[in-house]
Amino acid sequence: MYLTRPAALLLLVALAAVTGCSSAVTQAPAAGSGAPSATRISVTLSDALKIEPAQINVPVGVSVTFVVTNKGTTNHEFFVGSEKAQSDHDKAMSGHVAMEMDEPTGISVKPGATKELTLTFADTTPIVGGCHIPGHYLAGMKATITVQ
Ligand SMILES: [Cu+2]
Repeated sequence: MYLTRPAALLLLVALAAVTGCSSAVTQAPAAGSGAPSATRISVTLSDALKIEPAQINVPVGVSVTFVVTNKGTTNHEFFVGSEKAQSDHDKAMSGHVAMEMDEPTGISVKPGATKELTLTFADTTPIVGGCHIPGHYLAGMKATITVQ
């Protein structure tokens, strides 16, 4: 990554403005560029079909890294987006039990594994974190993300 940090931040702001990103979530620039993100939040996925904590508060406009651990014995996801993005993604995932997804705003986490997802929330639109292994989201495998 050759961008200086201020340039990267400007780019992020520009991208958010250009895309009009309906989910209000943007992927942070270049993971691995060295600078640790300002906020790290530990999240746990379990076979009880729970995402914990179920209520997550994040700061607006700052890079946030979710450190997501799957404590279960089956695959789970942490997909971040609006309620609409969640239902769209749930439809896309239905019937794909073995499908593993890594998207700009979501990660699939294998049993026992820990993965990181770094995002920046551009405004205070309510956001949800959900698992879309078929049946899990409807069973309540979600967390409310409050941007403030
Ligand atoms: Cu799950």
